[in-house]
Amino acid sequence: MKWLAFSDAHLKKFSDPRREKDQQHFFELLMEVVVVERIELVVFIGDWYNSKSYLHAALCNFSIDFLKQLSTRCDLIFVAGNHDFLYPDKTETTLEPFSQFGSLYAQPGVYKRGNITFDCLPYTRDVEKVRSFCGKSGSSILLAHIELDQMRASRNWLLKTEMKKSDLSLSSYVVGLTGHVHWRQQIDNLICIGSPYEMDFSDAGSLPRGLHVFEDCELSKFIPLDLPRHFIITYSNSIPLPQGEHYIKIVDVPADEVDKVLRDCSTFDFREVVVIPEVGKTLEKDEKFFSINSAIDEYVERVCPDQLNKDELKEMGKRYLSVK
Ligand SMILES: [Mn+2]
Repeated sequence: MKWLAFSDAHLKKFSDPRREKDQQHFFELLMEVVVVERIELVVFIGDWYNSKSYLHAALCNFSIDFLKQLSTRCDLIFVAGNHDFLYPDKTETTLEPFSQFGSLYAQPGVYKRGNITFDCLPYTRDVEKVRSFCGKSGSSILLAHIELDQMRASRNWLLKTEMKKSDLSLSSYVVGLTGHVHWRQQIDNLICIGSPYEMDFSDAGSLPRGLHVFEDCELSKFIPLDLPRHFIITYSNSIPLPQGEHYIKIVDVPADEVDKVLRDCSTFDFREVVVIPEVGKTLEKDEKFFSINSAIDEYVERVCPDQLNKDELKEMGKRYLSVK
């Protein structure tokens, strides 16, 4: 039986329309892979919409239309993530309308297909619940939305939580898959599949994202999805710039070389370039720059003495920060 997994779509409306294209493009690629690879089952392991309190009608309609189509091609499983639950420790989720297209797990349960059994473990922080569910399992595959201690959440963020990998009884499964962290990684036989597309500069440096395709219990293929990525590049005289449509941040640029770097960048086809001039110390809040404006604010905070006029300084900062 051929199946694939994805998670952490975090569908949302972006103020930047290019980001929405990434989301849309991902779903087109997903459909293509399902058709071309003759996938029989698609498992989604949590965090469909980014927000449970601000559901945009267009995103809901898009999701329903997409899943309606997808469900004519293959079976579907939905395992709820923390972003899907309406209330902590309850079972209502924003995924309920999807149950017409497949099996929805808002609490732990077992899914069987042929001779393969999947343990479906939605998001929980209840260590005892996880131990007792996974501990008595006879299933071959674990599908979870879980956070484990020391899991890498992003570039500079290792999770600290009560839940340990031993709580999942990983050795009793052939393979485990989990959503939640967007950073793709593997912990023993647990694959953290990662979000299908990068969200911001906290993803910079992660492994390429894509779809994990399985043949029964074996990972048969990883299909990388060629979507825009984030790069943080520390300045050097010969900056190796990645080709194509990406989000680039170049840090620690000597102030008198900023113009040259921006000129160099303008010859490439980037979606966004942020140039951060060096100010005599390394960036500590690197991951805070989710937007050009916050980068400018940060720049102003860092380089400008208090007595100067902040608006004037923001104008000064803008000279060093450029969007294509
Ligand atoms: Mn999550």
